[in-house]
Amino acid sequence: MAGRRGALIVLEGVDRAGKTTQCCKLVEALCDAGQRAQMLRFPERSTEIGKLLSSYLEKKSEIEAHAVHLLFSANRWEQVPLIKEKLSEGVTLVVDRYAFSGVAYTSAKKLQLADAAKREGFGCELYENQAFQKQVLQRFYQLMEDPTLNWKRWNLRSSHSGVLSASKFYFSDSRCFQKLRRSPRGNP
Ligand code: NYM
Repeated sequence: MAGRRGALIVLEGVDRAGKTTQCCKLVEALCDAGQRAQMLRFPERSTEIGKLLSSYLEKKSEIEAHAVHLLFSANRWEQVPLIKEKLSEGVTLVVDRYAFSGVAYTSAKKLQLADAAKREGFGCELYENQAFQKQVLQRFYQLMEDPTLNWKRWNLRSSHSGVLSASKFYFSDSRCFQKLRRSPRGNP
């Protein structure tokens, strides 16, 4: 008999929102609770496509906007067999960015950018300026307006069990978006 499949938990949000830290803490909490859990992140920079994206993000190469959007998508698709395998084995996956980042960042590019802000830590990679991040945040807010996605506000400081007992979408006051799903669906 097939075992229980793992959950796919996606954390979304703007740069420097604390997603990676929260993903790590969540995986640790799940493992401490006796569950099998692993973390994935996108872009996954280790693959050939990931290396192209990394070079683009580090401003070492230029890629046409539509093409780079498709590369981000391809970078998710190339991990789908692994994602399906892990979930079917009962491993819960905590994913640092997924397709919502693809939508939010690409669509934010269509909006006019203001001057880059002098925020500490910003400016290392492409997109890392406050004006652009504001546009990305607006796109995430717009994604939250879709009633079929059922986003909910959730404070990152609350306990992780709050994530695990829920089954839909979350938006934290720390500007981080989170979603819990039982299986991957739709376009990565
Ligand atoms: N990013 C990430 C996109 O523009 N589109 C996507 O589909 C994904 C998954 O990559 N600034 C951007 C958002 C980030 C950048 O992400 C690198 P991170 O989480 O800093 O490694």
